[in-house]
Amino acid sequence: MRFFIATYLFQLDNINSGMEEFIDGRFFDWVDDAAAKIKSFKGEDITIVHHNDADGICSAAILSKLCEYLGHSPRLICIEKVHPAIVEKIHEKVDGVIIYTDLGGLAAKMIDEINAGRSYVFIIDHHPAKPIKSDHVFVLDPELGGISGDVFVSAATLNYIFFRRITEEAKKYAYIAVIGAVGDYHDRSGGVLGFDRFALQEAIEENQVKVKLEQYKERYFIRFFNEYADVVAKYLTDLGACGYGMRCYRDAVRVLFEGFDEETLEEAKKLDKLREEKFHAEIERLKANGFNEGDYTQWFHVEDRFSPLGVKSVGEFCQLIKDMIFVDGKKYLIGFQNMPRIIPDIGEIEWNAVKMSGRAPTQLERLILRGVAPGLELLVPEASKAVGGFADATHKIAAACVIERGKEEEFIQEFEKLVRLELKGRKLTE
Ligand SMILES: [Mn+2]
Repeated sequence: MRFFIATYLFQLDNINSGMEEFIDGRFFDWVDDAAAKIKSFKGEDITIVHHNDADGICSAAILSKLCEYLGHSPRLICIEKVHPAIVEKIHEKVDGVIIYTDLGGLAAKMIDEINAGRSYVFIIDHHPAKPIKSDHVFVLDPELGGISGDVFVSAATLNYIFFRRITEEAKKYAYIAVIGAVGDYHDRSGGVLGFDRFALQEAIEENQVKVKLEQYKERYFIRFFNEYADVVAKYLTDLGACGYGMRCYRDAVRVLFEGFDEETLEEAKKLDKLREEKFHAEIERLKANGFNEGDYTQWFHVEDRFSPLGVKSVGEFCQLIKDMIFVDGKKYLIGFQNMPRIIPDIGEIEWNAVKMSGRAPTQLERLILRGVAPGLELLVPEASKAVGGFADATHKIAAACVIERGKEEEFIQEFEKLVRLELKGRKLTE
């Protein structure tokens, strides 16, 4: 373990030389290009549109400090999903510079079309992205340089590197990048890797974080919170995701600089309990009624039963149950949840939308990672496109999209068709 850490520290010890040697140098050209652009916007309004999970909240926190450093006071808009109806509302309301973070990588083209040259848009994301040629929309995403954003860099870390490339000031906030990375489970292989490790290393040097080895895993103790990163990340997600409808994400961004006050901590715990109750009830329901079954999928619809929790809940729920005894380990697990019509920071959206979350149980995950079964990063965007939906956050073993209500079964059929095509009739066996 020691050797493992030392190797990484050696490689990542200097952002200005060490890192460039072992990754595609173009990545830093992009960072520098984006940094130069953002620095050149004087006196413009800046709006940060961010995701509502721990990584998205940490991203918003780091970016807002960067904006402050550049002399702007940014406006924050927290959204659960990227969708044309939401993007339209945002671009109708605000001008100047709009930064999307921890989401939007795949939506650059759609955003560019809706934006129609009005604002300068940065998309700082670590999910799979499509490159775009535009004078107004710029995508900063390690996936475009062949670096996995799922494994080596969280959105919070990416924003940290962006900030860090502009000024050493950024180092003050290295601990926030660590929380974001852990929030996205980038420590799942035993510790954070790659760029996330670089941020961790800086946080250690700044005396913000201590690494503790616990059995087969590292845990990162955040001095500022007097608490471990995984625990802090969980509170942030409680506030941002469970408390989305109540705008608790505002508190979540605030606590990253001010710490938890009793009231906010209580709120987070209360939301956590509410989620636990809702999830428990849903597990009982699924155990009693079972899933809807396809050849390769098992799916369910929670309708509005998780309300007032945000629509991230259905993804968390899938994550929670994916390896439970009543779930088939070889089938893709898919959950649907109705999207509310009110987006707190934006207002009412004219839509009938459903959030889809897909997860791979561990058994299937192994097949996907070995390339035996197709990953969700391929299946979900394709199936959602086929029914006119929008995929934004897609990884190999976890992905989400938004489709129109009533198109759920059609989505499943498309999904099944795609798996069948990929497997060419083979069964999923190890
Ligand atoms: Mn993320």
